[in-house]
Amino acid sequence: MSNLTINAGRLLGRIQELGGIGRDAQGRLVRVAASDMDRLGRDRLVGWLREAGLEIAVDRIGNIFGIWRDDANAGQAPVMLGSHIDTVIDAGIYDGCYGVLAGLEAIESLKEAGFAPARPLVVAFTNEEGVRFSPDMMGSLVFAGGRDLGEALASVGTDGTVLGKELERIGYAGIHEPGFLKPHAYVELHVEQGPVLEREGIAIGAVENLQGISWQRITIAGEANHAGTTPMSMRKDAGVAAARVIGFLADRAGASSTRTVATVGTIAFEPNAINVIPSRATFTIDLRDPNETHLREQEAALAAFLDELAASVGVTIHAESLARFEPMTFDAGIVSLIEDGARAAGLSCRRMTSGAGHDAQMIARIAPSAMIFVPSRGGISHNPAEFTAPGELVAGANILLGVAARLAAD
Ligand code: HGY
Ligand code: MN
Ligand code: MN
Repeated sequence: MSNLTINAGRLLGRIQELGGIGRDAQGRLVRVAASDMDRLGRDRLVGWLREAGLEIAVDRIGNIFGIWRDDANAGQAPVMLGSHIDTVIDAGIYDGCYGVLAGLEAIESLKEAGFAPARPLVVAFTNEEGVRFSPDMMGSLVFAGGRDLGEALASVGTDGTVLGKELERIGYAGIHEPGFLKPHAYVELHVEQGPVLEREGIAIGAVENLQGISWQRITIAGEANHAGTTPMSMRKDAGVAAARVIGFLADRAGASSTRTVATVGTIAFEPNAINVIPSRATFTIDLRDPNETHLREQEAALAAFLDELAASVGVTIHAESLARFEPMTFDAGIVSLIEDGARAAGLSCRRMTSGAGHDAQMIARIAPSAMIFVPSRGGISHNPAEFTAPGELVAGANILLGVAARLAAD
């Protein structure tokens, strides 16, 4: 199997085709989890899984599985390959989709080569971005037993919808209990979404760990008043308070000697009128650091700042945790398989940390897991300019194929 390669045209064609599914009137890719656009992508993926002759299974949180098993190996724990096909808003076409389609491609290439896996191979997962229903990686988190299924299905989206109802509405409220398959191992191929591989001219990232993530929703309640008649000293301005929090986070993360990153990606004012002092500001904070101690220090510093700010501006501030995942380390054995595969293929490779969250960090709770990265042009992602060259995509998929064959061989 060592000289087996994927069908590059089939993989690249599917990435482009899936990338064209779920676009809004402005042409933005918006296949947000459990939406009508997401259903279109799911339906297309299920079509490809069927064409590949795989057994289709959908679990109750909407994860989609394409299972390749036969009588000889049906009782064996599967090697699971995958990622997600739900996207952020105005997304690129590679984030998640590349890993799912490369996983399917690896299975089809192995089948066509007459490979008889000792373990069934599975392509899995959707519902990862957390943009509509937090937390992110929800589908794999529930699958790994890290979140109660009922609680997840009851989660309310940013648009007021309920996840369980949305999954029913789009026809992906499956029958299988999350965790119905116990993976022997999990490998996720993903674009790096950062600048490291491109900057260093390296083809393959063997991802050995992934940073901690802290998501919070902050609600600041002040007092609406007239923008023209209210002296500055008499204001309880929720907008000013929110601006100070954003400044605090940027300054603190920017100045820190650690690798903390901080982002306020959403914000809304009420009543949101040009001549009314905002009575309420609601926004989200995404804090991350590879070191748990540092991440806790950042969270504590933020909490102290919010207390002081509430007193100084005369507002009340409420913080609600939306997601909290500690940093985690991937399986050293699989990381070595990835490095061996890159070396055998004559590809440069380096170990690295993932800045983004991935399904692999959830499956690592229940099975040996690791990730393979390929370069992102300009380090750009969560942006329609996201791009990885076809040769780099094919190289990564061939490494995935080799690692999957090794893991499924015994
Ligand atoms: O948030 C993340 O890092 C991932 O894109 N869900
Ligand atoms: Mn992703
Ligand atoms: Mn993403």
